Amino acid sequence: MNKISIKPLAAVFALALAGFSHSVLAQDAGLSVQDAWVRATVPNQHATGVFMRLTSAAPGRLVAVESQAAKHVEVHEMAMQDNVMKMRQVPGIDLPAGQAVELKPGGYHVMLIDLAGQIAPGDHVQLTLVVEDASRQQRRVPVDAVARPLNAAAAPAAGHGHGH
Ligand SMILES: [Cu+2]
Repeated sequence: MNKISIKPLAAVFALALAGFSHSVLAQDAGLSVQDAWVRATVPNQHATGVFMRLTSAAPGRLVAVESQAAKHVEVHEMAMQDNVMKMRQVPGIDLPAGQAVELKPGGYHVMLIDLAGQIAPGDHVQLTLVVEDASRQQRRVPVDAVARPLNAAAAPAAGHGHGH
């Protein structure tokens, strides 16, 4: 499935720059962030998810996400547990070299908890990804996520409730 990972890194970058530049929302020397979006909310909804595709040139790890849009920002994953889709906080997400990692409904996502306000479709939410490399050096990568309607793609499950 991931043919790209066996290509030299230079080729991966050339490809990313040539083919997908229109959808690259953030890119530094080592990390490309594509299709970053946040699910819009209804009034009084206190949490929502942010999704994107991350490709790190070198082995790395997403260890934290920051945003002014919410009081708490957590990295979550959803997984089947006793036939029920459940989500839980994870300490980070590994980013293998040259391999796209999807944060998507039903899988990994960034959770915004205690939102500063309602997020309407088309709104932009600024986030900062904190990425650690193999030598534990941290880099901060800004990301601009655009809000998509509530019903965009597969809903991150009806049971996406929070005990926070
Ligand atoms: Cu979540």
